[in-house]
Amino acid sequence: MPTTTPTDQIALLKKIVEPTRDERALPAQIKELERTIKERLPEALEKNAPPDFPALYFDFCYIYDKFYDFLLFRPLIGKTVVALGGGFSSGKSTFLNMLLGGARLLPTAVTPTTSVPAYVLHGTDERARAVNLFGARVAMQVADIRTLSHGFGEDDESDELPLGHLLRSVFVETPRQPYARIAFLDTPGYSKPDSAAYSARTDAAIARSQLNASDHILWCIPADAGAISTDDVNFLKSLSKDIPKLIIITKADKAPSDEDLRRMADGVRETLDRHGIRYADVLTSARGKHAACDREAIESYLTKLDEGKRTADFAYQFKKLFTQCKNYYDETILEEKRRLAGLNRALTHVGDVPEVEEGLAAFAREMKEKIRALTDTKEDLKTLQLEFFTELKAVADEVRIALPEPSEIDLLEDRRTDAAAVVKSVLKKRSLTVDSGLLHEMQRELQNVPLAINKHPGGSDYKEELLALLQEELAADGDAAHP
Ligand SMILES: Nc1nc2c(ncn2[C@@H]2O[C@H](COP(=O)(O)OP(=O)(O)OP(=O)(O)O)[C@@H](O)[C@H]2O)c(=O)[nH]1
Ligand SMILES: [Mg+2]
Repeated sequence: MPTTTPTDQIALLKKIVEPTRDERALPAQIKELERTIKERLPEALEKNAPPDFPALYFDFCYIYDKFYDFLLFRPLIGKTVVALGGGFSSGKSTFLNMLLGGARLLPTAVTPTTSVPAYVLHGTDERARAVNLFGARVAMQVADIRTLSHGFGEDDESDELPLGHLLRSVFVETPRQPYARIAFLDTPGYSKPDSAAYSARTDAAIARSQLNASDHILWCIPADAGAISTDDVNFLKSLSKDIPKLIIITKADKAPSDEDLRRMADGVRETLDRHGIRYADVLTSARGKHAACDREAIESYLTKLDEGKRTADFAYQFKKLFTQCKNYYDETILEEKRRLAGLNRALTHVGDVPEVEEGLAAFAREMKEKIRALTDTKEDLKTLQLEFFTELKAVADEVRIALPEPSEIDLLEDRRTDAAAVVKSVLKKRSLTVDSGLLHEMQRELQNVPLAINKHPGGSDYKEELLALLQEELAADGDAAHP
């Protein structure tokens, strides 16, 4: 039975390929902001960019894409974005449908199905909208979401041609989504370029940026796999450490027995601990009723998340690129200065060998030049950071997305370092082992311990903060000793 007629499909296609975005619906300063992101930032860092700049910039652009989603679809403002991640067919869309009370709102199938990231929010009426590749808004019916995945060819013998590839994001509001302050984000499963399931949309790098731009991640692993795959481990390792992750073993009904399911969950915990991947918990889920599943625990986890304070915001996410570049410049400049000091010391010992002295002096000049260039780029980046956050704030203010003042950006606390991970890496370095349950327990305990120093280790900011802390501590001790 065809769900849509060819005429319906053509009508939907027409809407989807509308090439002009409605500038009137967008804040006035958006063009300047986009110029800063797309032109000025890469230009400023053309020379002397940190080696990981491409990856940082890729993520940065994705965070802008998310910000743009918020501009075009305002109900997202103030919501915590909880993204579903995992390999293709790992049960992400089915899991989300289950949270919607078993509705078949999102398309599911054994082949790669989700072709466009879809936000699912609570709303009083059910409705859907989308943003196309040109950044234009597209009005849609909820039923169209299915056509986006299967597109043309669903009902005849030809291959399916998904239409979702022509869209950037889909937004669905439904009363069936019970969490008023959460926006779920269903994403296409990731796959590697050499796999049969690969397409631009399933590209692992894109999936990574998409997940890194979210506030929370629910990672799906199918129970029939029996264990977490190496690809999943590597993928999870590459995600931002400061985004909380809940692991869900989906398709629990496919586990040979309840005992096997529990064993698999323990195995997943053990593997994640071994690789230093932080996670809130490993819970199990199935499409239908399944006695051994952690359905209640999942619901109470989400309820807590729904009621809790929002953890991340755009300012923090955008700031990551600037902070990481600054850390790189601080460290490299310090290192170069150390090398230069060593070279200058060597020069004083050369004595009367003019050729050697000349060579070393030329080398020292080169180093000085490099330090100057790095310092200039660092300063340029600082100016650009202020300009970027000023433009971003002007745009955000117009639509009431809360952002701190640009001058306060530097004061924004960096996300906490994972104390348990630090302990783990020390244990590893010294070839010591400790029970993984104990480590997990420690991770929970340490979650609420206030940070003494919250700066990148080794940088000049770190040094300053460490010095201030020591002075304070020593002064306090001194006072106690000599009242
Ligand atoms: N038995 C069983 N099958 C399930 C369950 N959840 C999902 N499936 C099946 O697994 C297949 C993939 O499910 P999807 O929900 O489409 O998976 P997905 O992760 O959204 O896949 P992509 O969007 O392609 O990345 C479908 O055929 C589902 O019917 C479950 O709990 N039990
Ligand atoms: Mg899906």
